Amino acid sequence: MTVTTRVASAPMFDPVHETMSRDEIQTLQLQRLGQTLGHAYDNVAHHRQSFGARGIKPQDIRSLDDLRHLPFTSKLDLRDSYPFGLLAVPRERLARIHASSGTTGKPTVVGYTKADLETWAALGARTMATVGVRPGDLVHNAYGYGLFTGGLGFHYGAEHLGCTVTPMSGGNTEKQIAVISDLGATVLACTPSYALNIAELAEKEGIDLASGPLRVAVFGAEPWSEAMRSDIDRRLGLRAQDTYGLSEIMGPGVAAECGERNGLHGWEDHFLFEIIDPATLEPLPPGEIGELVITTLTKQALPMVRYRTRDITRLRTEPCRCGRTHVRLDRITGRSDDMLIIRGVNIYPSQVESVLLDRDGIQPHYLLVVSRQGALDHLTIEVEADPMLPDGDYLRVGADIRHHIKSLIGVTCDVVLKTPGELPRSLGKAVRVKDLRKA
Ligand code: DLL
Repeated sequence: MTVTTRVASAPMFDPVHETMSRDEIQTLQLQRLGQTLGHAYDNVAHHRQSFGARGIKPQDIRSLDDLRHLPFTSKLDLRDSYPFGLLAVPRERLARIHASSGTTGKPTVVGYTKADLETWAALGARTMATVGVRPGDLVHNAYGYGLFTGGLGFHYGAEHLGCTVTPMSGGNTEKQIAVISDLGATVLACTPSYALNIAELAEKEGIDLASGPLRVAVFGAEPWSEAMRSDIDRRLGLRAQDTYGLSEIMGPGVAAECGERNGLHGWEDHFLFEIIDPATLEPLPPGEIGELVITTLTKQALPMVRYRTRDITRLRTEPCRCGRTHVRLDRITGRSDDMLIIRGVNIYPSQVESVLLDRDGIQPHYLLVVSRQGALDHLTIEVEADPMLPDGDYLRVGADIRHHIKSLIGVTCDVVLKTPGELPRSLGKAVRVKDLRKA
């Protein structure tokens, strides 16, 4: 049976699982949850201890609702057990290791058995098909290859779907552009900020990627805004689609946006999604915004129990017009640890981005500089001027942005217009915040 999505018109990769009824999904989840908890408890001392501290045994979890009684796992637990302490299989059974660098301390090491890699490839294929990639597409993969999960994760996903993959990895943007146009790539896989970098350089070199065969961009790995989407859609002549994932859970391929562009379907046959209030740690009902918590249901090497992602979103369970029945995650607005509190106002860099991209006279390259002025935090937005903007207009444009940030986000800030090319360009995940308070 081939079911087609209404908008992107790419067939589902796994229609049987992607369209299960809610009852079927929940029955499968409960059964797999039991297996995962037993596996984690029997084979990982950390989980045994943290269950024990709450007086819980895996068999006490009899319904999905009981999940709330289980302890959380955090990035700190992975760091404390660095490198292999949370593995539920002997190291020798790992077929591959990845790591996420993070900004402080030791990296987080994650491992996969052969079966885990097969699951990942299948979910990668499902994810790519969901965003509109088809078998036979030529996928230019500019996600970083190496310890980062983006490159190899999408590589095997694309191969599994039946695509041709160019394993470019990140960097050397000039060469990327030549390869995209010489080989006739139809799909671009990279971070949205790096796609912007590609678009900018191509325009500078007079290479018109927008009229070429590029059709879909498989984005993810960092927050980005609707305004950024329209900009990239237009400049590269494709449909930019969002995907979500994280190393601790698997890598890319945990959730994907369908052609409806109305949230990302989280693959519930492999993961259990919850939203908690990060202050009280209590689960929140569907529709409420909070921190995403994920429990893996099929992972062998590194089963995760209620992993606190720190990512802020909400879950929606109403049916999607694409026909997929899996829960939808709203676009991730940011991580709880990226949130800035400027004079009491909570803001995420992606909110600032939305305002910036709606203004004239600037380019979508920006940096938020947070400093301390006396007892108060102060925000300075550095943003690049459009090359066509006359020097004499810099102050006026800066004041216009300042006004809109104040009226739309409610925060007072300084805006400094930089000359074109002055801010560093992204080669992978963009750095959007420079926090001088920590210096
Ligand atoms: O970034 C995995 C990935 C690669 C996802 C390629 C999608 C595409 P990590 O390096 O472990 O793994 O970083 C995970 O990145 O907790 C989020 O904060 C952020 N993130 C990932 N996808 C999105 C997204 C990969 N679509 C962390 N929107 C996550 C916003 C995202 N943030």
